[in-house]
Amino acid sequence: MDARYKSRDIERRSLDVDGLKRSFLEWLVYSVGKDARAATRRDWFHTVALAVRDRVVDRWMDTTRSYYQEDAKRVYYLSLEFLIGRLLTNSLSNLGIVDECRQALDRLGLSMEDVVDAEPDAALGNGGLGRLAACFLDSMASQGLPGYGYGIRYEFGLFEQRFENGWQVEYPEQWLQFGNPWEFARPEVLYPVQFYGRVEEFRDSVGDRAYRWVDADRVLAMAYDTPVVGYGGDTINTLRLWSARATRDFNFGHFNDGAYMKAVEQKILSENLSRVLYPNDATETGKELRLKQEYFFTSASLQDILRRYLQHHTTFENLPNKAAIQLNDTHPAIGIAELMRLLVDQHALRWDDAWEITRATFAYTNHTLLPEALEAWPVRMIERVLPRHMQIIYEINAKFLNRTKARADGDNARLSRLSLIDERGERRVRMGNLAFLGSHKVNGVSALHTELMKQTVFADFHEEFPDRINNKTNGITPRRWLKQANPALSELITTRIGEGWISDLSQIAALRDKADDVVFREEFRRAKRKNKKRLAAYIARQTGEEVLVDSIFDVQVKRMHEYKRQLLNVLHTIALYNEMRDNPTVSWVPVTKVFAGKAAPSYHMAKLIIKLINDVAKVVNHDPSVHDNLKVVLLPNYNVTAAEIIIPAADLSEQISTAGMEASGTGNMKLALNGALTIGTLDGANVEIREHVGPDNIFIFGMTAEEVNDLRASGGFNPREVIASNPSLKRALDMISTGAFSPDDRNRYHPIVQALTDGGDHFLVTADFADYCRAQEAAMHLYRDPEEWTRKAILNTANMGWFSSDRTVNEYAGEVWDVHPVHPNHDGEGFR
Ligand code: Z16
Repeated sequence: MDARYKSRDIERRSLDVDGLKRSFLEWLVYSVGKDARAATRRDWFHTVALAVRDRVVDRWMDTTRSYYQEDAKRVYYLSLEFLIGRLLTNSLSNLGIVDECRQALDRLGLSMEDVVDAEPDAALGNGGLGRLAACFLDSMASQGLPGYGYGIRYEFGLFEQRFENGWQVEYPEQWLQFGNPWEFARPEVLYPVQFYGRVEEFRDSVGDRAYRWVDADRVLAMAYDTPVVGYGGDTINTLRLWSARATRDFNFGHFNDGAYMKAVEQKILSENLSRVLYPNDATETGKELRLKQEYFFTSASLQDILRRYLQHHTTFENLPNKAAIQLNDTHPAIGIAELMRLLVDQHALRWDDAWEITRATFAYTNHTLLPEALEAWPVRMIERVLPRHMQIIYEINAKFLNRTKARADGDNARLSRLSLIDERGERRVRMGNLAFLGSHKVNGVSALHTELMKQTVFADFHEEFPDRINNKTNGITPRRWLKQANPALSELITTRIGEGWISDLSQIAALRDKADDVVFREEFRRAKRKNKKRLAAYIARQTGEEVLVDSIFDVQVKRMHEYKRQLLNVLHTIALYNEMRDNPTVSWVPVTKVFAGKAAPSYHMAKLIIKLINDVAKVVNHDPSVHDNLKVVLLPNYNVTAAEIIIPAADLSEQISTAGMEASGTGNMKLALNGALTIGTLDGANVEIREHVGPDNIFIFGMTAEEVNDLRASGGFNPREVIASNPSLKRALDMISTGAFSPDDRNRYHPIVQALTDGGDHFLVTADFADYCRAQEAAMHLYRDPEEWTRKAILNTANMGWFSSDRTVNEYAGEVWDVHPVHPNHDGEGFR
């Protein structure tokens, strides 16, 4: 059907207060189906979201139409995770109608905060990698770049964390329970995805060997689209998430009642594919369902990308000029074999042509060097689940190994390191090697991480392809992480330097001068204090604990992981507690230690660390002898929304991973941008943060990545000796091991003490302890001088402009994707 009209025939929704108010009432009554008197907070949230979504749709269609009409090169960001958080404030803010909406609600006697708080978090990610994807979506739309996100519409996002008796307990996160007003279901955008079965060889029309994948199970991928509103509302991009739907194919062969019910059961089970996000951050579990999720969304996305390309083209040689596909980690790396399969098996391209197109289209981002996080699927599993892909991987591998130098030199060790197949023990496919080989560009996420990639996991590949590895230091969107999360500070900034910083964060450098202005410092402190009050109220609500607003808010918020060394922070907390008890007459700087973060449900050590923090909090917070000078809180269920409250209130930002282990970090950037001083190691992007904020405005401590490497190469160290020579460390550890924090179970923390002593202290907690305490003392000392502290805090905010994800995305656009901004035509002339 082809209706004839111009888009200007559609009445565009008004953005003023009256229009919004009218729209709210219409949506409430006619779509939510409630009377204003009966409407709950959630009803109002749905009402407002649907009315706001109206204001996005026409611009969204304009954007999509402009991309189509210009046949623009698009970038496709394939990611198993998008950690989006709430969207209401984000949409309003990017459309520029926050105040209008507040007033419209006001006229209805409603509070904007109440409405905003009724929105659940879209937590379709674990941590940094997923949040980075969400920041990139915001930045691509805000830069006018034709960028699409592709992922999975998990029915259950990252689990909800509660503490029961101090232990982490996981509950399902049912974010879709009451419906999702932001998404548009596209039941007609449906692609088949196959699993299992076998491969049949046959002769094609010209007598060449060809293959088809037969007798496979089929699942359908159905699209749900969420508009991604760019800043200013000019560009509205698309996040397309796939949901698994059963097919209607039936085995009519044995059609009787029993077989019918059995077949339907199978159909129901096939929809489990998109049920739940795997809760692992930087560790892979190797579960078959996870491999199927990876292939499911990758295959559907590639089919969709090729369909879009074929609207304008009849051959594939131009695919790399029209599509850039970015692999967010190796999770979608099976896409390299899948694109080869689609091109060779379904579109009859010659292998070498298909390979050239594939390599020119894909690029791969690596996010970790941790060996336990590098995906390596058992060959036996891929053979069974994706038999044709296993053949293709073998073929890619054989062709590659045949022409490497290593073969010529007879260097078999090197050859086996370059192989896509790890032959040591159970044979496995190294997804990192596949991603590297199938991409024209491979990047790390900070300068240090990229250097280490070249020296370690990809050393052989780097030698083979010296131009392929490049660095793209991560960034964060200033819209969510400063403008929206920190209205107090962002309004202050705007009154002083204008609002240009919101879309060009480099302009925030204009605040540098203001660091020496006493009036500005006072106002900067006032903004921070307001945020600290907000956090204190949140802490009281969440934990029942009262904290001093004038204490140092010392914040460590991130996933719980041994390499991130929450334990180092806990040991310092205990040492400080002891010092305060020993010296009750000293006038201490009050300190509030704020922790938050989830542990992977199967990561026992991380869960034990959670229990330890809660146990330490119980003892410290109720000990009158420290006179409220020290409080410890572990906030439950850290997510994007909690981060938006915690981060603007932080004084001190804990970025204390073992050097060489944190690929980049992005929380470090959010905290520094919001005026927290960093206490950190020279790891990940901390190195670059130091360069930007200046060494005087950051507390760096601990071993460098090189020193860590040398120490490990020389056989490690003896933590027992380090502990024996440091009385405060020894005392803190003794307290943990003798049950000072666990009188009900004195052996509870044996595994932790063991890991830090006889276990060899793999993460060098004891080795860095003394220098960490020195840096902590320097921070506490500085905090006594509010003017100096504030001056440095301002310099942090002023010098963080480079860490905008706009900068990151522009670097990708120029150096990896070759995509350019498109300016959508909003004049209403376009044909629909
Ligand atoms: C993840 O969040 C990260 C790496 C990884 O292999 C898997 C997941 Cl789910 C993180 C890194 O740990 C962090 O350093 C980095 O800042 C972030 O990815 C984004 O690059």
